[in-house]
Amino acid sequence: MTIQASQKEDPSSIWTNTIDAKAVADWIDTKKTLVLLTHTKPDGDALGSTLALARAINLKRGTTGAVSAAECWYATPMPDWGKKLATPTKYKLINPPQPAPAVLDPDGIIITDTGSWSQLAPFKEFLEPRLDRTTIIDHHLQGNAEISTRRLLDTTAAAAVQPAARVCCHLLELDNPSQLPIDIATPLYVGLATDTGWFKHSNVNGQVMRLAGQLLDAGVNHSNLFAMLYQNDRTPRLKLMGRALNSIEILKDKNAAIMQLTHEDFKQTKAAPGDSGGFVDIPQSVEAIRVVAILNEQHDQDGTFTKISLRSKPDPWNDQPAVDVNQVCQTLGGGGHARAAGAKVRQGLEETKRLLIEALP
Ligand SMILES: [Mn+2]
Repeated sequence: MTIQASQKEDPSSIWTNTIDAKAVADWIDTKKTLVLLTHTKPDGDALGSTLALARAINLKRGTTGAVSAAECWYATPMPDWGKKLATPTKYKLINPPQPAPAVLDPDGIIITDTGSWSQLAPFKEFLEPRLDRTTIIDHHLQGNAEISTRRLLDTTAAAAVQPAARVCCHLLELDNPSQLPIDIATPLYVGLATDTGWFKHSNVNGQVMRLAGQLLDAGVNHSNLFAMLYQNDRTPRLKLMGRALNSIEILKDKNAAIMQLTHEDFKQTKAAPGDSGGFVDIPQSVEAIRVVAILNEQHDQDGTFTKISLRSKPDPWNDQPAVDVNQVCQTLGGGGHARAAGAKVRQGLEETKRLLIEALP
């Protein structure tokens, strides 16, 4: 008999890998019904890893649709493309703070792409009495080990779909991911591509590219996926962008660019309030511009107000730090971060712009 480790040194109480992909597949095989959970606001990796596993389980059992052996639960908001990606797999949407309805009492629970209570808050009430039947598949460096002693952790992986792909292959007894059915290969590719910024972040390595290649061999249509995920704006947003760019004013002495949008701009282009998101980043592509502001005039029951969004960037050539836009916004009654901040000013566009220019260093 080996010497027993003290409670404190119990390896299962530390956030480390405790199980391999084959053992996870074997554990899944002993469960009649399974629920797959992931972090709130599921992204491509969260959706991809849960959907691929649910589909592999259902394929093996010959269960799909209303009588699925495995189903996914997501805590909103979920991206629009996520709903399309998930169809026709059975999934449930939970709107926090509404807790997960424990209408189903599954034999097994799989959590992917997280192992942190903070990211599983809407499921906590459901999970807590069922931790003994929970398995985690993740790639994050930190997590709450007490959630499960069964943890397939690959902290060298760029995405949770990498260990999830290995489990899928074991479940379906395939030699490698190029043999996976297309409806399983596709969500795996989505997870791999989105967690690597479509294969340009520093977490890309040979393993990532090899899996990507195998998933392409399985028939994944990568250009369709790119269009579905990144080319899905509505035309009003493009028209609004045109108006924002057309309004640019360059303040040479402050290395700043100011854009503005009126209530009329939104009305005439039929754009929604959220449609201007990200516009403030566009002028930063100009080398000399270090501060960008977008002003958005709106009305409510108290009258006119203007929302300001500010971004700044350093001068990399002359080692000059970025303007502290948090400080700028604080003088206008707002705040935020050093390089991204905002304020809401109870003034019209012109007066707000004057105040902003005055506040810029
Ligand atoms: Mn991930």
